[in-house]
Amino acid sequence: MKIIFVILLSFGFCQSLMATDDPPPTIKCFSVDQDTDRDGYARVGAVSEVFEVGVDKGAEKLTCPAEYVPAAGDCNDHNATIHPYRVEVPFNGKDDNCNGERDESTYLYSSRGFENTDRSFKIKVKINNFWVILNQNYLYAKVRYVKLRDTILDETESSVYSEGSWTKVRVYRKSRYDYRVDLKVLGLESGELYRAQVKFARKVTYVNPQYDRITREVYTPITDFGETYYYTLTKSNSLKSSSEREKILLHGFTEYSYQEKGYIGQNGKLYLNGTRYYADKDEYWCTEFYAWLLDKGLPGVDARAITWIPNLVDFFGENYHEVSSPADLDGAKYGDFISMYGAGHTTMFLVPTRRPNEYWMLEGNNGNRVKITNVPFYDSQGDQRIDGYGHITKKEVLGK
Ligand SMILES: [Ca+2]
Ligand SMILES: [Ca+2]
Ligand SMILES: [Ca+2]
Repeated sequence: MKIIFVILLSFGFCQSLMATDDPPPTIKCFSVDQDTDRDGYARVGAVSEVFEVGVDKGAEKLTCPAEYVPAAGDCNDHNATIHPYRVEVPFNGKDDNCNGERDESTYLYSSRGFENTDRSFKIKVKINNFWVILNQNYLYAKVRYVKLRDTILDETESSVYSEGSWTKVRVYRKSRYDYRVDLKVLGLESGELYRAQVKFARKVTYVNPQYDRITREVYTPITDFGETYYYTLTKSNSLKSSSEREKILLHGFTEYSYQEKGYIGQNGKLYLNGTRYYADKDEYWCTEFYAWLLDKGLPGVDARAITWIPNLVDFFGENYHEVSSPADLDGAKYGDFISMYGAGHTTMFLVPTRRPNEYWMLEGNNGNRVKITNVPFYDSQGDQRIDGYGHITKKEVLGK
């Protein structure tokens, strides 16, 4: 929680429209002396300096000064192919993405989901660990999962998760280094956002030869996903606009998975900063991200024309409300629009968290990344952080 909060303070201001008494937005940068391998990520424990970036919309608001890099967390600062926001490379015995685990498996995402129904979804896992392949004849897996609304970001209580039982799984080969496992999660609630983790184990069966009887079955964990999660949602069978919202969210979670692989944002391999969402290079891109996702569920939204917050406020029209208390968000549903910090930043509403007055959000340009975060209504000083809310209704869906 603490880490996320610091990031929000440093990078929270996504666009102009700041109240004049607000402090200017800042960016945290690290001197290149702390980036030995020059991959754009300073080493773990590097010391940052804070720079003001001005409030006008335009170029160079996301860029650190010369001789500085915008990110840290490089767990191997002598190898430019290892840093956070990298794809975990299979079978090399290295922790390529600095998440503390070597050759951990990767969740695959699709903007259409994988057979998501109102009661179930399928998880596709790409195996990166040699031992999982080696044990495939004895391979079992189980899924821990939870409704996102039953969690908080720094969730440590395993009690809120449901845990399936160990199930025999089949490894299949997609291409030379691409081995996969599919798992289905059943018995879920409709119209809910879920996050899930997969665990693998090797099953060892002990037999008493005298009686030819199984005496003991032991599941030995093989590999672990650590703190990485798969996010998805079940179909809603009640709301007419549900399929639109579902498309928006499935696209959003897929973008989040691209971010985790380093394709978007600073050093973005395919999309520097928010250029994937029609933002210009080095431009703040929270609103562009929201508009781009909106267009995936509500075709006809002119995402290219929406370049800053007033465009989205206009788009929602009478369905945009100023927010003065948490009660103003009572009817909020995933996919809705949230503005923060006196319209200095925008996000997509997901669900409430288990903590009062705290919400899950899908954010573009949080520290120049796509992130899933939780946002308290009031900050630590008691000041309001959420101040505007746009609700997707039939008007937006049908254009009338
Ligand atoms: Ca580095
Ligand atoms: Ca790793
Ligand atoms: Ca690896």
